[in-house]
Amino acid sequence: APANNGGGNAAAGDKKITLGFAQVGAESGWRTANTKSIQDSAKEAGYELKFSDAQQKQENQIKAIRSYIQQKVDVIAFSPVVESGWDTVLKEAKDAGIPVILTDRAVDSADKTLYKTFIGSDFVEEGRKAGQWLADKYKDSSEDVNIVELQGTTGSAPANDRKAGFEEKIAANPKLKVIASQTGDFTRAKGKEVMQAFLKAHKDIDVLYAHNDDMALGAIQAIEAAGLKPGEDIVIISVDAVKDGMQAAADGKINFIVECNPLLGPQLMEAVQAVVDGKEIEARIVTEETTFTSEQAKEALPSRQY
Ligand code: GYE
Repeated sequence: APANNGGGNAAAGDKKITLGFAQVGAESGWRTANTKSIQDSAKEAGYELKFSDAQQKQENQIKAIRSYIQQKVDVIAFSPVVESGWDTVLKEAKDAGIPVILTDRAVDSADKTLYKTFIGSDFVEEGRKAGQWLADKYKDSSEDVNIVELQGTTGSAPANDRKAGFEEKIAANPKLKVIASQTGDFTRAKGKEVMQAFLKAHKDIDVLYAHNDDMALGAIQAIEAAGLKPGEDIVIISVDAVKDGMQAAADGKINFIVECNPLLGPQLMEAVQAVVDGKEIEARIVTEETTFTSEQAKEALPSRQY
């Protein structure tokens, strides 16, 4: 193999590290920022990056991982579109001696030796932050608060966990009622479509909880088209805090955003280097995150990177 003259970190013996990354897709603003972070930091680290986009389909990701195994990359990293069904392909990578790193989303495999580490957010905690804000806002309500929920991709870790964390926090107040909950697949188009259906079926929606900004932004279009004011007639909570979401919050259309940090590239490249060097690595690396009200979004917006 040629010597690494790129000025980045090289593995022992000066061989350039090859990283195969199987991405979920390009479903949201969060994903776009995540992809850019991974590509930029791989370049910065001097690694050769093989990158694939699975268009939100597990079968495509499995195919990509198998092709990385065949190409004998040094490390495979991926963001699993759904939680289950990974054991076989992860076992194939292990048998081939290729270490795997999970980023962003978790798998539910019982065998923890199938991957080196999982780098990403605590999605249950994100759901809890959303639920806690709502529980506080309506703590003295004497009337029912009707909530509709736009879930992320069915079977994905962020959809499962953001739902669970939210439910945990609103359970204490029986006035808080989820009257409808459906997937919007983390996309704007689906968020709009499902919100339209919710508005048709329910005349008395008080709150929308969307598992990401893009679905909330799609839903806002549906709410406005129905002659209602997002943020006033319907209180909106979402997750991510990407630029467009933060702008909607600053405009008062989203009332509360829970941050989910997509800039996982630098941490991933560090982990790749450690794995290649045979160093010990933490089994779980959690991303630090905050929350934003409309006021806080207005302040933070000018310095937002994504
Ligand atoms: O919140 C959403 C994206 O897995 C954390 O996927 C990620 C989620 C993110 O489509 O916008």
